[in-house]
Amino acid sequence: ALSLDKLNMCMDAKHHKVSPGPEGKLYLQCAPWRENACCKANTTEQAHEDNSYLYNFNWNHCGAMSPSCKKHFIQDTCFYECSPHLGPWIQKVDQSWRKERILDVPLCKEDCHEWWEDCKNDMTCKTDWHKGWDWSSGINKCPADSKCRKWTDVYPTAKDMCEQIWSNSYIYTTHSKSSGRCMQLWFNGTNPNKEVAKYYLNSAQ
Ligand code: FOL
Repeated sequence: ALSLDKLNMCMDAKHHKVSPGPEGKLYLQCAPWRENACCKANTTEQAHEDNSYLYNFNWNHCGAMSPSCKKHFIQDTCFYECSPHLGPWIQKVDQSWRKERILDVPLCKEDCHEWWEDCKNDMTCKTDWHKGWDWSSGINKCPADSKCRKWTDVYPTAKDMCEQIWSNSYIYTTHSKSSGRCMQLWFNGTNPNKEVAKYYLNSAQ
């Protein structure tokens, strides 16, 4: 039956399960989602690989991405693929590779700032990593018209990075992780994001 539980659902995207549920074991950084997840175990193993089959996405498009930066992209992948509490921000889209996306998920400031701080000595050639790559080799490379630049030239602030990198999947907030008013990429134990989704669902943003 068609059930629409916005507090416990999976988006209709490339690798998501139809509905959330327990997953025994999830790999390393994705383990916090194992009690209730939209991802399968093999998706979480792939989330830790370079050029994985998930999107053939090449983190190292401007030289090797630093491990400290990459861990945040792995965490973002776990969050994107596994979160069962994104209902208030799921939107229909007309894209070849997914039918739904997330838009304007309010991100906790610490998670955004630590991500940007840890990437700030890396390089990239694009602000929006969702589109405009050269895929002719099978993995994304910088298109001819875009040179590798310092991270901080491409994204002057943490807010710029968090909002622009995945075409507004996230919205920057000044809420901290303890507030219950923002979504956390990094957590241990019980998923704190259900209560946050409940708050935003009720305040019908
Ligand atoms: N993380 C978060 N938080 N939100 C997301 O939406 C998200 N999406 C991905 C990974 N992590 C995410 C998926 N990333 C292409 C590029 C990146 C990607 C998926 C697909 C890609 O094929 N881009 C083509 C255009 C494809 C199209 O829109 O038809 C390109 O032109 O580069």
